[in-house]
Amino acid sequence: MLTDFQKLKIRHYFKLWDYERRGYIDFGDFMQLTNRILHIKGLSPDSAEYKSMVAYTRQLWEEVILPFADPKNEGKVSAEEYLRFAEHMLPIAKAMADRKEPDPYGAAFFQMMDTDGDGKVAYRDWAAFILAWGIKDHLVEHFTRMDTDGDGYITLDDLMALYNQFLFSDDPSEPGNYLFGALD
Ligand SMILES: [Ca+2]
Ligand SMILES: [Ca+2]
Ligand SMILES: [Ca+2]
Repeated sequence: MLTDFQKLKIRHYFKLWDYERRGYIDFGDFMQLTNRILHIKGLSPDSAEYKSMVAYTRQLWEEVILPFADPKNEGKVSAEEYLRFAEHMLPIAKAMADRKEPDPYGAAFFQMMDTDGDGKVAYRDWAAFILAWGIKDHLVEHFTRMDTDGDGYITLDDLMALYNQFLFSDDPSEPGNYLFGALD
């Protein structure tokens, strides 16, 4: 069972996808977010990176979200369906993380967040990424907390640790809880 704090994070995450606040997400919502990020990165639709991110988005939707979060095969996922999906998937993801199994989506996710593509996530990368999700409050404060060694960057290893905190932590003081902005 997820705690109330964990549910708050799942609902927050769902709302980021549900940009138009319709109460459900479909493939268009999924692609729209990817397109906003690709636009920020200034990538041409012909580029390999653009194509790989579109493929990643489609794969995530078709192979992970739809089969497990849309039991009625409606092609869309409501907030409640997403919460049940998270309750089912998070223990599996936690067991994988505990075994230090590579997360197949981690690198792609990092690539999206590294908006200028130099291999590390600086504040300006993360802020551009998070603004694409429609979040604008307390950005400097949250980035500063996530950059635990204060070198100005989040590395891939940092990101995976922060992402695991976002997914699994029940301790509101952990910085990874704010990877996707302030919780509301
Ligand atoms: Ca559904
Ligand atoms: Ca960067
Ligand atoms: Ca750092």
